[in-house]
Amino acid sequence: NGKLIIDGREIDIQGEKNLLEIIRRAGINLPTFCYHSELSIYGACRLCLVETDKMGLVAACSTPPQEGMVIRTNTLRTRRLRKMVIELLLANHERECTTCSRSGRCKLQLLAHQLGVKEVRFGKRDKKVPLDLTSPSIVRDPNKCILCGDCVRMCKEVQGLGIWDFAHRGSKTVVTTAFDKELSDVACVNCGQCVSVCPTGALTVKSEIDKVWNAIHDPDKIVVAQIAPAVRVALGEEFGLNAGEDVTGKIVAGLKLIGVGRVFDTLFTADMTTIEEANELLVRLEKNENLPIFTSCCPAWVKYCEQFHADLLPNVSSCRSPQQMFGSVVKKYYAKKLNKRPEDVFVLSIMPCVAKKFEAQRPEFTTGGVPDVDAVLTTVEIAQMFKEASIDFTALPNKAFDNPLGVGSGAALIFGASGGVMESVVRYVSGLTGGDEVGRIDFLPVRGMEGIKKAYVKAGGKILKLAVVNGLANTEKLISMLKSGEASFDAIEVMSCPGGCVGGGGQPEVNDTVARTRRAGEIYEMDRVQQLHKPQDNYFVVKAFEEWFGGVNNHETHHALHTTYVP
Ligand code: HC1
Ligand code: SF4
Repeated sequence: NGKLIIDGREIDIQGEKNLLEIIRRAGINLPTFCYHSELSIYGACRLCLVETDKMGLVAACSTPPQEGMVIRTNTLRTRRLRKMVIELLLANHERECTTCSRSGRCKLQLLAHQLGVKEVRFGKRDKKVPLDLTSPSIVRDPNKCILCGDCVRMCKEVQGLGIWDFAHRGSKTVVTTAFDKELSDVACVNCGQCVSVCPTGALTVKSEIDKVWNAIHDPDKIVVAQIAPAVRVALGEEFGLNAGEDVTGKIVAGLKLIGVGRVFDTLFTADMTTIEEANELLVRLEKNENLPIFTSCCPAWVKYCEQFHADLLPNVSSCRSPQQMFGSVVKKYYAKKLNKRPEDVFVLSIMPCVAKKFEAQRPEFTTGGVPDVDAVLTTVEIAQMFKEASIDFTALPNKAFDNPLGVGSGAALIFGASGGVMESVVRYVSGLTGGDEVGRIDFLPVRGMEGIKKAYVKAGGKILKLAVVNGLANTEKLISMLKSGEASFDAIEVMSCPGGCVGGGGQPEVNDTVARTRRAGEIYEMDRVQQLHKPQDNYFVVKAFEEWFGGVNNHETHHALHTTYVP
């Protein structure tokens, strides 16, 4: 592969496609706005300019390495140019940094500080454009866009949607939707992946923090929280811990400290989801109808299917997502136990996901006219609440979930990683049909970060063909294979975010393959040491099915735990 010289040091080329990767490996963390290892190369921000002997000044991200090349990263010229780029961006940027919701995590702010930009010599942005507040999940502030195009490429390349694009020319260039429509009026599925890559406050998560504080401080309300699988292995990152560190007990403790009345686990209703969905699959297999079944826990996928593949809606499982099953059982059953009306029990979801905000607001998910889930906070938002309450998170003791809705099996925990829902269904079905000799079922072919995974499993004397997909561009590929007859399956798990919920749009700042892999790794490790392995091992869930519904997959469960799709 050869060698090259970076700032006087000889460095091996290890198969990298561009200079930037080698320079960063050599310990020089060149700044960039528009470079993401998982997106195509755009080369527009010019922050990674370096001087080379052979080609002069080049953008490191878009220059392939050459044997013997001499590179200098830190010259008078490159330093001056980098500062100039930041200054020019700042000149055209709404600089209300102290109150911006991205403050402290904005890359522009950070780099201005890091590169020593002390003044902006150019004119100020003249008029302020209105914010787009129409989406339930995402806020767009065009005044803060620096035209890096990260959102454009994310939405197009990973999600296959292309909601964002450049419009107009020269100094009038903006990133906007088609015909400049409001976000609620385009096909955005609320996955928040664009927010994940936006370096500034141009795209942010719609905050519900104030609503939650109000509920906590309302003496007539009790706040009942649920924590999604993927939150517990990521939240620590907001407090300097490594990606993948399990902080479940600290989250419970923190929530109690800020005044949340009951802290439960989404795992409880994830076990319910598996049981309902697996039974639905068994019925469909028996009748040979509406196959393949598609999972329905990802609200971004459900919206995608409604918009682009309405003909497949009969195939989508009628199960509500674990988040919505939780809201429903709390408002319909648990509220009674507390002697409260549904409107006095405030259900708070803590999710890695931005689309869950949209899901919670869907009109079909209500009890007695009030929403089943009152507010959804992302991993980052709940960390923000802990910060507002001055909680020393890493020093918190570990607390256990409240009961009975605080118990979940390992099969429910793995929902948080791509393939987890399918593996959970396999565990349940094998447990049903395998008799006593069935021990632990670790179904490895559906694990991992690959975009499309295929697997076979023997269940009930049949061979089931399974597929697991993450990312909507991959999903579209799989659907075309299905529709063209090139492939056929019995069951398909779809998660819109790369790697599944561990890579959700509401997860902490660094949300790349490395972070996602670490988070998923810890989820499987926690599952490995968990005694309750299959959903049917969860005694509390089995008991709840009997007490509340008198069985599984029946009229009662359909009322509380299922939904219908209107094409
Ligand atoms: Fe998910 Fe799910 S796994 S959708 O990815 O089915 O958000 O974590 O909570 O509802 O359980 C998200 C995660 C989450 C639901 C479950
Ligand atoms: Fe939300 Fe998970 Fe779907 Fe991403 S994959 S949009 S985090 S439910």
